[in-house]
Amino acid sequence: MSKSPLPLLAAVLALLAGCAKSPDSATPASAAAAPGAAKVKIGYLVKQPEEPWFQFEWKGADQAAAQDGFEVVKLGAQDGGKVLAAIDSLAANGAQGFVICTPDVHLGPAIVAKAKAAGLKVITVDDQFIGADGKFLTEVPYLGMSAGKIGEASGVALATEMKKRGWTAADTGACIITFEELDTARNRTDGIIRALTAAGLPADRIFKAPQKTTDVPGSRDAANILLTQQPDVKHWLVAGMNDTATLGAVRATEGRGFAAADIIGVGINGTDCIDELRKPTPTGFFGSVFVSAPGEGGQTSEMMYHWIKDGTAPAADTRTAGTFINRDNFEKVLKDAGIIP
Ligand code: FCA
Repeated sequence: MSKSPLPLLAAVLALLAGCAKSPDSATPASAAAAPGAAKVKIGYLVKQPEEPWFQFEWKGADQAAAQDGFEVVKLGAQDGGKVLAAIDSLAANGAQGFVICTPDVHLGPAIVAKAKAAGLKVITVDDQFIGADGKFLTEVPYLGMSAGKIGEASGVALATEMKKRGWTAADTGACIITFEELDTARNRTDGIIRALTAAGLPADRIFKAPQKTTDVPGSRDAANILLTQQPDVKHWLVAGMNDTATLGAVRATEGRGFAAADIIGVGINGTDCIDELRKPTPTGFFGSVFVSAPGEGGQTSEMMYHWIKDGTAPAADTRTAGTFINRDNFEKVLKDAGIIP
């Protein structure tokens, strides 16, 4: 069987084109025009680049970069291999540091070692590194949600709306989608449960449904198991560590024939529920605790920029706050935060 040499030729050409792209050719024109005053370059690595939350963090990073005149290289880091490859590539291309939301908090020590060897500074965002001793790696600056308080805000929103709808505890169940291996997630869902309990919902009406993966299918599967186990519940309160967790569980309730009026779903992030809240007919997804993803992206990028440029070490621990949004106010809140035009 004779094979045409063309595909091979094309591959070789592509390879040559790739090789010709030296790190310098990636330098923006303005930096190249001022030799000796090269722009500061930082990386911004995220565990789930498909999630709107992280795309809005990147947007905030880009805005900060444009304002202060530095460069951000945005990279998906869905597993350990990708993180390590990204650090190599950043170092080879002249970056001096990176911000990361790691795919696994236990990679912290390996990431720190690799970054040190490559001469790169590190800031963690959202998911804080855990050391070999099981404690937070506090020597790495961290910025993330005030997870407990934001969880409580979600629980208060659920309890308030439940009261408004006149549901009794006997008829109601709380489906809390959990991902307890991640501290920020556990702190949020613990906060939700704390607020529901404080509002008077008995502990035996609160059910945890652990998600295996932090995506819609993962939370839908977790909720489906719970819904099968609790066939007598008439109304469900639904929440989790982020919008995605709540969305998946709301989809599960729909799949089992619950009407939107019998579901109160509250998310966290406020970035991953925009299409849902815009649906002409309300679904069981009632609202979310909004936290500014562009704010987090911009703030961490600026911290890194000043650390590199001026030697100003970032604060060790910075926490961000949340605001409840629903169909009534989300367009305004998200517009003010620069999330939607
Ligand atoms: C975690 C979640 C994201 C977002 C972020 C602040 O990383 O996975 O959805 O909530 O915290």
